[in-house]
Amino acid sequence: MSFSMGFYMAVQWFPGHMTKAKKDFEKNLKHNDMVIEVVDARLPKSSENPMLNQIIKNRGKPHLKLLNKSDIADESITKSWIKEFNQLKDTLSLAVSAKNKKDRISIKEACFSLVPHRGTSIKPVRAIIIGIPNVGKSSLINLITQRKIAKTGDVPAVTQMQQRIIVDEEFILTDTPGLMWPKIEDETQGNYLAASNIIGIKAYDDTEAALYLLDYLKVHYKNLLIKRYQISAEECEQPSEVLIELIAIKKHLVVKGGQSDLKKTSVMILQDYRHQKIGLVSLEKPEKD
Ligand SMILES: Nc1nc2c(ncn2[C@@H]2O[C@H](COP(=O)(O)OP(=O)(O)OP(=O)(O)O)[C@@H](O)[C@H]2O)c(=O)[nH]1
Ligand SMILES: [Mg+2]
Repeated sequence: MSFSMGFYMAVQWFPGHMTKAKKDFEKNLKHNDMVIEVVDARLPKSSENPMLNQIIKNRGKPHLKLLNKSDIADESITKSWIKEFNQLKDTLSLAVSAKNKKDRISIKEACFSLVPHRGTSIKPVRAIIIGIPNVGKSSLINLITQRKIAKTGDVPAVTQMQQRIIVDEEFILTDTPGLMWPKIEDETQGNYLAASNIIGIKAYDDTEAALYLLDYLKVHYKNLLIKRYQISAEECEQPSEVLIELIAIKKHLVVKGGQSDLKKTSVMILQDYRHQKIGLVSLEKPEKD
């Protein structure tokens, strides 16, 4: 994307506690029988952590991949992702929601099926939950244990330390802090992560993230955008830099002198996406689709 407005900021976020969290994870992996990787169902590829997946691969541990927040993603796209991920060797993939009580049983059953030699009081299944920030790792722990045992919150990096949780005598879970990797190579990916509230607020530019979001939505969810912002089909086809100005005007978000308030408009668009005001949308489709 080229920006006529002349700003550009690479999205990078690897706060200090994550270096320790990575070391702790590597150390603790050997004491676990399997890994539960949590990604965001709205962007299952971009919310994978390549650094973590490399570690899991090297250790050859059974791998359950949960596409969480499926309640707020585009259902048919989530289905295609699950199909694609389940073709991968050594990975079992499920679409889940920490808000859906029924998923508690399916997650537990999937874990037990991956580690058939364990699952007794003498040899409990020990699973470590990993993933990038704010994808719902701690919420899933609370779902599985049916207790508010892990702290959760809608900002990235709520969990800062590992926590070992005994679900019952046959099942032990470890919650871990959300982990990024040192360099996000792809600008689109960085901005999708930022739009999805996975990146610390100081590490990205709201307007840039909103423009990337509009770029995608106007192609794949044109009707939802038209409805939300009362714009015409022709307006929706304008470049995102123009479209965002039109949305600002529609929403009366102007600064002194009558110019559109880009910052406010960007934050509004990001919040609308985060709170499903635009609709249930996914930002990535499997390549084959
Ligand atoms: N709609 C929806 N929201 C969810 C789901 N799971 C988690 N959330 C929300 O997402 C936010 C983050 O959840 P957490 O469980 O704290 O995420 P985390 O992965 O533990 O985050 P860190 O500890 O920061 O790495 C909270 O506001 C949750 O209520 C889900 O399946 N659906
Ligand atoms: Mg957490």
